[in-house]
Order: sequence, then structure tokens, then C-alpha cells
Amino acid sequence: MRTLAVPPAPTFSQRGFTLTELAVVLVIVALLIGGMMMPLSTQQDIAARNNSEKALAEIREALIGFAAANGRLPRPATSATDGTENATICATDAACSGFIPWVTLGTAKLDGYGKLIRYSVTPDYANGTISLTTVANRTVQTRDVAGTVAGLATQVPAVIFSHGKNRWGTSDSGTALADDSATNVDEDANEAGPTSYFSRQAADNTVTTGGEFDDLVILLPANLLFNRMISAGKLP
Ligand SMILES: [Ca+2]
Ligand SMILES: [Ca+2]
Repeated sequence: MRTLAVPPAPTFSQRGFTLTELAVVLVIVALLIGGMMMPLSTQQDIAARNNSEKALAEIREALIGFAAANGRLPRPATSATDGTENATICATDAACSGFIPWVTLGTAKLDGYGKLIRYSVTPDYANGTISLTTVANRTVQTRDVAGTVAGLATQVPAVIFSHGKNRWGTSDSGTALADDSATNVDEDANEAGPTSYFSRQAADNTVTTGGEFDDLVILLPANLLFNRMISAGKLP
């Protein structure tokens, strides 16, 4: 009769973590969390910028749709808290520069930073029916690599823009946000309008020519607007 040899029971050393080992683990965990937190804020900035760009593009489409239906562009919102189109005819360029009429258009009111989206439209494009000879007067400028101002587009019917994350803007409740800079002259120009705007490379450095800049500016070109209005049968 064979007997099976019973292997000896394994022995374990009853040993826990030393304080040094725990400290090392905690340091590693802290480093991992720190490493994840940094990109998280960067990711939020990227998401806010993407959301702003998306909102501006959708508004441009809605503006074209409004013109295709009405033969003209809408005037800006009545106020920061009333998103219906201003019922009063724009008597000046400044009167046709304000906030997007989000209720009339059925679009977003705010950019990715919770600020009201801005809108400036040539009065002749918003007060009456547009024709192929209606002259637009909004201008968009940029800066070349040397910082010199260069024309980007002239005779633009409308400009749609976000003040970006920093400096200027208006909150959802209608509170004006601080400029906070004496060097951001291109952003100051966007705030002031009413006919000339800047669209350029973002910069954090205050000594950059034109100053710090994080605004997002898109324009509605006349040719695009005409093309879509012709397709809709609103222009000959
Ligand atoms: Ca800004
Ligand atoms: Ca300023």
C-alpha cells in the first residue's frame, strides 16, 4: 500500500508594510493624482474652446437660415437678458452691435466660458431686405507673424464672436466682466467695435504686439450669404 508524502505546510512570514514603504506608496499616489489633475484643467480649457467654436458655427448657420427665410439678417438681442431681436431699427453701427438674438434664432446664448456670444451686423443687412448690391461695412483684421496689422476681410455683413476665457465679456445674468489688462489692445478693439474686429493667434504674453488675446471671431461673408439666399429663392 502506497502512502502519499504530505508536503510540508508553507510558512508565511507575518510581515506588514513598513512606514517607509507606505510613505513611498503615498508619494507615488500623490504624483499620479497630480499628473492627472494638470491635464484635466487643460482638457477643460480645450473643451470650452471647442464648445465655443461649435456654438459660433451653429449661430452662423442659424443666421443664414434666418436670412433665407426673412430676406435680411436679425438685429442684435434686445438686451443681455432678452434674447429676442431688437425691434428698433439700428440707427447707428453701434446700435447693430451687441449680443446674439438667441431667442429669435433658437441658438445657444452662451459660449463655452458662460459668457454671452457677441454679434455685430451691418445695419443695412438687418434693417431691410438684402440685395446683391447691399454694401456691408464690418471689417476683420489680423496680425502677421511680425505683429503687423493685416486685413483679413472687408465688407463683411456680420461678425460673431466670443470674448474667450479671459478679459471682457458679459455673464449669463448680464454682468459685465472686467477687462483686467492695459495691454490687450486687440481684445479692447473687439469689445469696442462697432465695425472693426480682430481675429488672430491666441497669446498669453502681455508684450506680444496687440497684447494678450484669446477671443474667437468668425465672420459671415457676403458671398456665402448670397449663395445660400439665392438657393432659397430670396435673391435673384
Ligand atoms: Ca478675451
Ligand atoms: Ca484693455
